[in-house]
Amino acid sequence: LATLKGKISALMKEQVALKNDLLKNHGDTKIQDVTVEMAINGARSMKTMVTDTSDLHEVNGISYRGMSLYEVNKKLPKAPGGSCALPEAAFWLLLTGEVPTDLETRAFTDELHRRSSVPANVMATLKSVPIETHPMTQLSMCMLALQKDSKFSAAYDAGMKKSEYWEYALEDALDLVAKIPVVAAAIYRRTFKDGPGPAYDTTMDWAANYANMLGVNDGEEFKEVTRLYLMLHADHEGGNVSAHTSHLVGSALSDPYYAWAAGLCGLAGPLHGLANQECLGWLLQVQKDLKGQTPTKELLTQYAEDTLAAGKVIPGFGHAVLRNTDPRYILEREFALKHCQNDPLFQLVDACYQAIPELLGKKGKVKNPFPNVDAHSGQLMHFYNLKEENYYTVVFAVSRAIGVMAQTVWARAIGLPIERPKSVPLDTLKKLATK
Ligand code: CMX
Repeated sequence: LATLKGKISALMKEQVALKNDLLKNHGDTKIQDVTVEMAINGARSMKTMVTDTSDLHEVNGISYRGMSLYEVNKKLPKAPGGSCALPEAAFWLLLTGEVPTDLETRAFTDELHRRSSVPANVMATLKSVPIETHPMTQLSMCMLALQKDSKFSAAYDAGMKKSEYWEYALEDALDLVAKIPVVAAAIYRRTFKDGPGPAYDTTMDWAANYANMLGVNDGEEFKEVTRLYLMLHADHEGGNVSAHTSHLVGSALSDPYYAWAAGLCGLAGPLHGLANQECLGWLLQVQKDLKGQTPTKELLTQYAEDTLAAGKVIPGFGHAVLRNTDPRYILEREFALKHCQNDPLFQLVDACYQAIPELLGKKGKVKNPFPNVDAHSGQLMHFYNLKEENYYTVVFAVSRAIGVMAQTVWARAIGLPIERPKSVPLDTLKKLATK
């Protein structure tokens, strides 16, 4: 922990100096024009936030501290014998800006193990929720139940100094990331299985342990695909719904548990995190409707035409920012080609990849006809026996906790203020636009 704090503290000095310089010497400099379209259409592409952990490029996809996901997957420490980067190593990278050594990663995994025990009140809260409750609702409620023990809130009440905010935010961030797999596995087991699964195992890395606790597959490949999935989904800049929600809530100095509980409610939306659930649902429906026919480009083009004609979107395709195939999709595809290319569902995903971008491209309306990560993730989970698609957004949430927590620590570290954009009535917008 001391090494981690030392690294954050050193980088913090540079970043705070940079922030102060920007405010002092360039505070009035114009970086973009705000158009009527931006104001109406969800502030799309308006540069109005600061997030240092990751940056989303419309063609190259997400980078973690300047490293593409391909580089991250190559350069970050792996599990013994594994080829996918460890997500906790990505957490370290996002927090410190540095690739951790194997030794640092092992120590960090142990730090998370030490923080992993979930208080009884959280499990009692979970028990009181009807099992038909959506797993994302259960997860968000559990994050709020954990809030009782927020070190940030306790320190705030005890009068902590502004300069200490980040340290207590870090305490909560580490606790939250350590505990969320335990809570998420408990949600899975109570909702879809008969009872508790395999116990927490401190000999495993963070992702392998989560995979193991789900109790659906004890093979090494499932642990490896879980590492890949949790690394790939860890962060996606600050403007997406769940990160932005968490940032906004955190900007009121609500602690990291409040922030992530709120962010999860956004992640549960079908246009955001829930898309992977919807995507697998759509794929399984296509598979059923094809009645055993081999999925070809022609068949899929026709099927997708019908989906569009019914006024529905094709889940897993398009993106608010990306204008290319999502690198996360490519990395999952590479994994699938290596480990499960004969899976009938993979062949369907592959046929979609051949057919849908061309079809959506021809329609002209969709700004990005290419697949996003959700078009693939479900197939991988399904293949390794995690079949309940209602649960998929929870896996996403376990992963994204990493990025959002890193962002929260940094928001406090560089002292970002309460967020308060200006809204205007449509009439005012009309006056502004025509004056
Ligand atoms: N299928 C059909 N139509 C689509 C489409 C798709 N996959 N993607 C976009 N469109 C439509 C939009 O609905 C919009 O139509 P209207 O003008 O009639 O409203 C038009 O194309 C233009 O939309 P856009 O600017 O290209 O896309 P947006 O930025 O508005 O929306 C997204 C982005 C992701 C919500 C949208 O592409 C979509 O609904 N995709 C399917 C759901 C999905 O895969 N979501 C996961 C996103 C990943 C994430 O955020 O985690």
